[in-house]
Amino acid sequence: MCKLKRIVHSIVLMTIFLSLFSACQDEFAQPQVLKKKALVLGFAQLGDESGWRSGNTISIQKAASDGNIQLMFSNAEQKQENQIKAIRSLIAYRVDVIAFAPIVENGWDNVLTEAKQAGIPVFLTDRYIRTDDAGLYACYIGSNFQEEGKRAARFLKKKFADEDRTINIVELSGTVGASPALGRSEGFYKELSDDSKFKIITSQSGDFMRSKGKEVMNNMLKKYRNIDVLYSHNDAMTLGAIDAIENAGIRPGKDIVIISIDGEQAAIDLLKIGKINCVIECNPMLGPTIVDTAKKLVRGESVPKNIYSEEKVFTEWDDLTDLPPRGY
Ligand code: GYE
Repeated sequence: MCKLKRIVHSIVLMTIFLSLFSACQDEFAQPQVLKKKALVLGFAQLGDESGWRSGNTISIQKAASDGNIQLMFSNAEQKQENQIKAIRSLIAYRVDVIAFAPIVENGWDNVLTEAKQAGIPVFLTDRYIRTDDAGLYACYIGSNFQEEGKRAARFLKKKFADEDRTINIVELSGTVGASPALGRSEGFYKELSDDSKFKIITSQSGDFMRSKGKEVMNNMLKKYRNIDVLYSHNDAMTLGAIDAIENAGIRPGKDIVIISIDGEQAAIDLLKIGKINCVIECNPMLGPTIVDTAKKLVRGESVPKNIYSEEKVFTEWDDLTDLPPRGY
């Protein structure tokens, strides 16, 4: 009995020793850097409504894996309440930093205050928010939507420079209350306001989606016989609108001048064959800047409040034969 006790005792001691030894070995064998926890970035994406959005998501996922950070990604399927819930889960999970693409401008103060109280830095990507407290977010990374609208208007002024008649414009706008929809309208109207020949006969939302773009354009074509220009806030809606225009026996790019925003490959291809007249670039490849900014914020470094992408305008007057594939 006593002998058995001694054997058990030595086995226990041996086990403790071995586990301590292997723990020490780990301590010595593993370089400090490998033991450090990877930075966790929580990203609340707004949905998957367009080719632009898919390109944006892929860019973020790739940059996170290239940058060795852990990404907690969610898709709100076009609903603000889903996005707010996703941000709340990221706060509960205590991620190191949160980024999100706000589907609309208003309604973020409460959840951002919760993140601030939890000490988690938050930054905006792709779209802006409206708030009285700019201290609720660290920075914005994305495009200047007013400028995109102005660029669209400048193309029109040039295109119709020699014409003296009224130019009737229909506007297919993006998601109601979303900053790209608001900015693209505002910039466009402002830039056209000094020339009274341009008349916006209607503006309707196609929610940045191809199917809705087609549906809204169909209705516009039934109601208005005299459309000279389609100004569309994104390529997805433009592609749908072109289906509707062609189904009605009208020639896109000839009978109706078309301006689109984003610069997806599909839109550039239609520009090359004359079915679109102008494409204003909006760059979705924000991943590398997002990851870089996340790292800086976690290190406590300061970042510029607005980080805008550099973007181009492609028109029917440009030689686009050497334009590299767009990647979205
Ligand atoms: O233009 C559109 C997308 O927020 C800038 O959203 C983005 C817009 C983009 O669905 O295609």
